[in-house]
Formats: sequence, C-alpha cells, structure tokens
Amino acid sequence: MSTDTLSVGVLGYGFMGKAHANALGRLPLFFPDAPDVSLDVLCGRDAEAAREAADRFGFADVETDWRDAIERVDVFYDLGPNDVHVEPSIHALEAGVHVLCEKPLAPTLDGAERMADAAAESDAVAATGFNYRYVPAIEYARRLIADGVLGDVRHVRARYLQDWLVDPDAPWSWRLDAESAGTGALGDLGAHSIDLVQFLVDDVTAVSGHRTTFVDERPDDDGTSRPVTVDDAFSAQAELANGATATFEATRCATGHKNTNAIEVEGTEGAVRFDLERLNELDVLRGDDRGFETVLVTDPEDPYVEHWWPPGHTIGWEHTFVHENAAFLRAAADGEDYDPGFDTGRDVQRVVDAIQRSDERREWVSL
Ligand code: 4PW
Repeated sequence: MSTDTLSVGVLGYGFMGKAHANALGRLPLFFPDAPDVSLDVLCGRDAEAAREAADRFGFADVETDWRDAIERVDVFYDLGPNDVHVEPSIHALEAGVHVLCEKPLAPTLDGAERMADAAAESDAVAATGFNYRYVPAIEYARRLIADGVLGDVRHVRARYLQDWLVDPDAPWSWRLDAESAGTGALGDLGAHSIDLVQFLVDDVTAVSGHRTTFVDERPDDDGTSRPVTVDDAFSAQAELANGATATFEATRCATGHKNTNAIEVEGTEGAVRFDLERLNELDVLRGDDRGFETVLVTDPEDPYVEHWWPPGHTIGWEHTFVHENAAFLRAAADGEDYDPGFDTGRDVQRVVDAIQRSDERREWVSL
C-alpha cells in the first residue's frame, strides 16, 4: 500500500464510527502535521446501511466482509461490537495492517491476550481506544503527578456514571449481552477508569470487586423480552503498585448522571480532581493552598490547545478522538511505538477479569 497517504478502512458505523470519522475529517485542518489519509472503505454487514453511512462519513466504498476491507487498506479501525474485535484485529496485524481497536479490547481476557500477542509479533502499530487520555486536562494532571507536584499519591477515586438504563423499559442491545459485550458497565465504562488510574498513577495490583444487575430482561425490537447477562453496575477497591489505595465505580443506572467520568487523586503535597462534564477544567490543590484552584486548561501552552482556539474558547468530547487519531496515525506512518497499545488494553482487561473473579469468589484477587 502507499506510504505517503494512508488508506483507511473502518469496521462499524455506529456511535464510535461517527466519532472517528469526524476526527479523521478534522485532521487536515487542525493537525496538518498528521499523515494524510484516504477514507477508502467502510465495512458493515448490511450493505445498504453501510453505503448510506459511507456517503455521510465521506468514505469512497463499502465492504460487507472485514477480510475484504483489510486487504485494501494500510490502517484498519475496529469499531464494531466487542465480539468482532478479536479476529479482525488479529487478521489485520498478521497482514501488516495498523489497527486501532475500541475498548474494551475483547469480551474476555483470553481474546485480549491473543490480540496483545498478535500485536507483539507484528510490525504494524496496534492502538486501544482509550480516548480520555487525550483530554487536555487529563494530560495536564498526568504531568503534575509525574513531576511530583502532588507528592506521594495515596488516594485515587475513579467513577464513570451514566443513567441510560435507569428505565426498566429501556431497550435491549448488544451492550447487555455477555456473548457480544463480555461485561457491562465494568468493561464498557470501568475500562476507561482503570486505564486512567494506571496512566496517571500506577498499576493495579489487587482488587476486591462487586457487580450487580438491577434489571435482568429488557424489551427487544420485535416486542419480546431478552435477558440481560451483564452487570448494570460495579464497584471495586484496589491496591496500586505505589502503595496507594483506589476505588472504582461504574454504572448505567445513576439517575441524573449522563456521562460523569470523574477522577480524584490525592498525594502528600497536593491533589487534583477532574470531571468530564467540565472537560476544560482541572481542580488543582498545591502545597499550602487552602483550597482547590480551578484551572481552565485552554492556554496555548496547555496540552493539544495550540491546535485549536485562543484561551477560553473551549473544546468538547469529540476533540479527544482528533488528538487520539493524530497520535495513532503519526505512529503508524513513522513505524513508531504507540501507547496505549494492545498490551495496555490487555492489562486493563486483566483488571476487569480480576474484578469479575473477585466478585464471583467474594474475595480479594491479586494480579
Ligand atoms: O466513552 C463512553 C464509552 O466508552 C461513551 O460515552 C459511551 O459509553 C459509549 O461507550 C461507552
């Protein structure tokens, strides 16, 4: 395939398909140093629906078999349901095609291990879609923590709260099926929190977890009911490698919380707290401060901001995907390592798996 312009194929045209298509479209204007891409193939099982999405998203052609799509491109985005992550991603890596796969990497740990092994053996770049690393305020927090501004980190609290399943009549979807999704709130939302904690602070070394399902069947399109076989919510306490203590909570049933992805970190010298619903802000407490200062992370020297607008002209959720795509495509074009790769996705899946086992056994599990 070409070296100057990267030919792109995407599997999936739902929520994540739209988020990444938007990001790819923004790159030439805001990240002119990112590699040029050619949106060549959009892949989905339903040819007509794929064609309609391809026209809207700006893709030239469609395929209904992911093998045919992979054969035609340099870069493959696996944005389908979790049960179509493992085989297509491994197939692409074995063919030397770069892959960005959405999180959670796979429905089960076994699948994620196989994907990480395939990535380790391939010269192609493999990326896991942990887009929240690319929030400017999160990168700002990472630098503060890495520079020791918070001192020794003792406490981490990560919550990811949504409310789209509060209503018992909310419709069934693949996200509620263990075969397709693996887990529920744990893998879908908790995976982001686990990645952020490991990115900002340190590795999780032991967990005590609890999962629950409040509504065990939901209406399907055809008027029947289908069983819910994943968790609606989970919580866990954890030990981190640096000695800090951490708590996690994720749910789809937190009334009033649309997309609260929040993290708080306290150290011996200071603290930070972040909430995605105030994406441009980071609360910071340093040294002898008597209270938190809210930093608006929109100055030109702040992470990623030089690409966008003057100070105070805020950015949104979709921009995280633009940053992520710029970094991933640069690594793909230059043949460089990318983090978070499939090894990172697998490591997060190990924590997800440990929380499941801990809940089943009702005891602490070490990693
Ligand atoms: O970031 C979140 C996802 O990981 C999104 O807000 C929606 O919930 C879509 O999947 C999960």
